[in-house]
Amino acid sequence: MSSYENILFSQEAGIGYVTIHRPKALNALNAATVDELDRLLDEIARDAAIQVVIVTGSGEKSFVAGADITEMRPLGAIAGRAWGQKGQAVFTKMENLPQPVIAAVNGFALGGGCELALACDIRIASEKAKFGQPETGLGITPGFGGTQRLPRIVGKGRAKEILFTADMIDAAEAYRIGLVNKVVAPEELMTAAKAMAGRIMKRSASAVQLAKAAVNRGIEAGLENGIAYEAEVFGLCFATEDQKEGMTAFVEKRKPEFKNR
Ligand code: DAK
Repeated sequence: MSSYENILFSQEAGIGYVTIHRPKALNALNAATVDELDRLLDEIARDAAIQVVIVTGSGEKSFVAGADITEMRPLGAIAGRAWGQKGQAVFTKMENLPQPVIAAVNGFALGGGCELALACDIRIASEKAKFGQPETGLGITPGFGGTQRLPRIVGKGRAKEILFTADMIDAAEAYRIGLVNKVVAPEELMTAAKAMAGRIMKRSASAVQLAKAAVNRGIEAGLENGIAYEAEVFGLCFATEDQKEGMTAFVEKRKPEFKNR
C-alpha cells in the first residue's frame, strides 16, 4: 500500500482501517484528501486480503467536519462544479467498492462528512456523534451526494428537514430516523465496528459482495430490473466454491469453511 498524508491506513485480520486524518481542520476534506481517498480505494478494491473496510475520523472530536470551507471559499461556478463532481465520483467509488464498508462515526459528521458516512454500507455511531448538512447556512447545497443519498436512507421528509434547517442532530435522533444502524458508547465504537466486520467475515465474501452489488444496483434500477439482476447474481453464486461448501456444511451439520472463491 502507498503511504498517504491525510489518511491513515492499516490492515489487520481481513479488515482495512481508513482513518481520515487532518487534525488541524477536524478532518475536513480538502482536494488533496479526496485525491488520496480516490487512490486508496483503488488499492483496497484490488486487495483480496481485505474483506471489510472500516472508515473513521482521527481524534475524539470529529469524523469529518465537511468539505474544507477555506479551500472552497474562492471557487467560481465551473471550479465548484468540478470539485462537486470529483467528490461525487470518489464517494460513488466508495459506495460501489466490492467489499462492505462500515462507517465508525466518532464525532462530527457534517456536510461532506455526513455524505461520506452515507456512502458507506453500514453506519455505527458513538453517542458523541453529531450529524448534519450545514451547507444551506453557507449559501450552497450539499455537493457530495447528500441531496440524493440522504432521502434514500431516511426518506424525503426527514432529509428535507435536515437539508433546509441545516440543524445538527445527535446520535440518538440519527438512530431514530434510520440514519445509523447502531449507537454505542464512544469507547466501544471501534470494538462494535470490528464485531460487525467479524460477523460479516464469517460469511462467504463472494456472496456478501454479490449481495452488496445487487442492493446497490437494484435499488436504482426499479423492481423489475433489480429482481432480474438478483437472479443473475444468484445464478453466479452457484459457480463459486463457497456455495458448494456452504450447502455441503449445512447438510453435514458442520460450520462452513469459506475460501472466498
Ligand atoms: N473546513 C475547514 N476548516 C474547518 C472545517 C471545515 N469544514 N471545520 C472545522 N474547521 C477548522 C476550524 O476552522 C478550526 O480551525 P482553526 O481556527 O483552529 O485554524 C478547527 O477546524 C477547529 O474547529 P472549531 O474551532 O470551529 O471547533 P468547534 O468545536 O468550535 O466547532 C464544528 C466544531 C464542527 C461545529 C465547527 O468547526 C463547524 O461548524 N465546522 C464547519 C462545519 C461545516 O459547515 N461543514 C460543512 C462544510 S460544507 C459542493 C461540494 C461539496 C460540498 C458542497 C457543495 N459542490 C461543488 C456543489 C460540501 C460542503 C460541505 O461539506
